[in-house]
Amino acid sequence: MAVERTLSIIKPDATARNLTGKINAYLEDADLRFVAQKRVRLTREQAETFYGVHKERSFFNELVEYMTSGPVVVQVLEGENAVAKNREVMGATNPANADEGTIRKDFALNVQENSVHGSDSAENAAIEIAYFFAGTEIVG
Ligand code: DAT
Ligand code: MG
Repeated sequence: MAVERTLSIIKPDATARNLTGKINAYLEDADLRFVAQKRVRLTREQAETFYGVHKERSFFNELVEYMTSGPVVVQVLEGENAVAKNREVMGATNPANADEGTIRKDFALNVQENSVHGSDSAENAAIEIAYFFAGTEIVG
């Protein structure tokens, strides 16, 4: 299994509840390492572009409103099989369906305010990482 990188975002519902450190502990406990991390407030344009794949979905406008409603923490995680491992630690999109011990099971409020984002493939991880970070900001 190769060492990979993936993009993670701690979403506004989690930053509002001061959960950044607790969520980061779940990620580190899964042997994911933070090789870049910054706290930002997304613009509407950034959120629309980032979630562009969902633009035809009924929840798109709400999603963009929500993602711009407060600060987020964008992170690059590195580790063995990092994309799949992060998705596993995150849990299902809807916390009602998330497994015990996952971030979303333990912290998410509902399907929208679900505390974290994680890239869903190595290809998308590369695109998402480049969207938020310059190469010089990532220190392995
Ligand atoms: P994930 O974040 O697990 O990759 P996704 O890519 O399907 O899930 O959707 C992106 C985000 O959009 C998700 O984290 C929350 C929101 N979302 C998805 N399905 C939704 C729904 N049925 N109602 C409201 N928001 C939804
Ligand atoms: Mg997704």
